[in-house]
This record gives sequence, structure tokens and C-alpha cells, in this order.
Amino acid sequence: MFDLKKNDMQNRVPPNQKVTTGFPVLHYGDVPHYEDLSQWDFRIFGLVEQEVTLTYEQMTALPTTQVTNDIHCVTGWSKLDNLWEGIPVEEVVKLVKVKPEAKYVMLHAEHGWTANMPLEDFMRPGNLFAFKHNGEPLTPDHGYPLRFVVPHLYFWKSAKWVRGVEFLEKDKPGFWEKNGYHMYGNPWKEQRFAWD
Ligand SMILES: Nc1nc2c(c(=O)[nH]1)N[C@H]1C(S)=C(S)[C@@H](COP(=O)(O)O)O[C@H]1N2
Ligand SMILES: [Mo]
Repeated sequence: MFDLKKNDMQNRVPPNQKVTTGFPVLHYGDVPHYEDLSQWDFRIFGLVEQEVTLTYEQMTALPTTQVTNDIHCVTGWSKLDNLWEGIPVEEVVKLVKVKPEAKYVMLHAEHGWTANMPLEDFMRPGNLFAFKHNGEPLTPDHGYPLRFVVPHLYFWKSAKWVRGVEFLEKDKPGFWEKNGYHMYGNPWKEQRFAWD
């Protein structure tokens, strides 16, 4: 008999990924801890007419939304049906005038950590700067106070502790991309490493 559930899973889980119900923690370096968020800011810069820096209050005053999506980590786990709450990417980009030559972005996180992607992928509807996961504020391990979520690429592009976005004309490798990971990272094509 046709197994609808199994078929649905196959369509949702990219090749060589295993579904997990837990929420593994993965990152390089130390988890940032914040006494308070008075020193926290978010910078929108690079190829924009005028760069903008937002305080935490200004950032969280932007319109918010909820989205549900599946995430796929390059190390082989996928987690389905994540409910995120945060600021849609377009609400953040609206605050600046992006120059026409901008074709890529670099996300900047605490400790100088970075992740690159094409502008088109960054702007994809459904992407967001999230402050909640499954109804709870992000824990420090998962990116408190704010992380980016870009579910159609491997999860390493979803910068935790994100502090800014830079608009670029040319693609540049971010942190993991400099360390052998793929420049784009499409899980459906298994673009895990630079040579894939
Ligand atoms: N700032 C920062 N963000 C990061 C990383 C990192 O090292 N630093 N690692 C990425 C990787 S490799 C993965 S798989 C996911 C893991 O997110 P999680 O710990 O919430 O599951 O965060 C991504 N975002
Ligand atoms: Mo990862």
C-alpha cells in the first residue's frame, strides 16, 4: 500500500540526513553571555546608501511573524516542524536602500563569526531573525538573543548570535566556508564541502 506518511518524510528529508527529535547544539567557540543588552546592536552595512545601526529595543520593535520550517545540519541531522518567531528578513532590509551592485551578503555574529550567501537566498520569504523557537526564548546555546534562520540551506548558514548583515558585490567565504564547507550549501544537492 501507498504509505503517505513515509512518502511525505522522504520529500522533506534531504539525502543522507536522519530526523532527530532533539535539538543538537553545534557551533565553533564560546557561547556569548550578556549581562544585559544595552551594548548589543545590529548593523546593516556594506553596499547600502546609508548604513543603519539598531539597538536591541529598536530591533525588537520591528514587526514580527511566526514560521514553521525544517532544518538540515551538514553533520547529518534534520529537525522537522520548527516554529520560529522573529523579524522577517524584508522588515530589516527595508530600513536601508541596498545598492543595485549588491549580489551577496555576509552575516556577522559575535566573536567575528561570519556566513555568506547570495542576496536572493538571504531575501527568501520565510527567512527571519528569530528570537523564539517552539514558543520559548532562544537559549544561549541556540543563539540568544537573536539568530538568523535560512532553512533552505544547510543550517550552518543560520548564524546564531547574529549582530549584522553586510551587502557585497562579490561572494566571499564566511567562517565555515573558509574551513572547507561549500560556498552555497544546498542540502538537496548535498553541497556539504567545497569539493561537492
Ligand atoms: N555564530 C555562529 N552561528 C552558527 C554556528 C557558529 O559556529 N557560530 N554554527 C552553525 C552550525 S554549523 C549549525 S549546524 C547551527 C546549529 O544551530 P543549533 O546549535 O541551534 O542547533 O548553527 C550555525 N550557526
Ligand atoms: Mo553544522
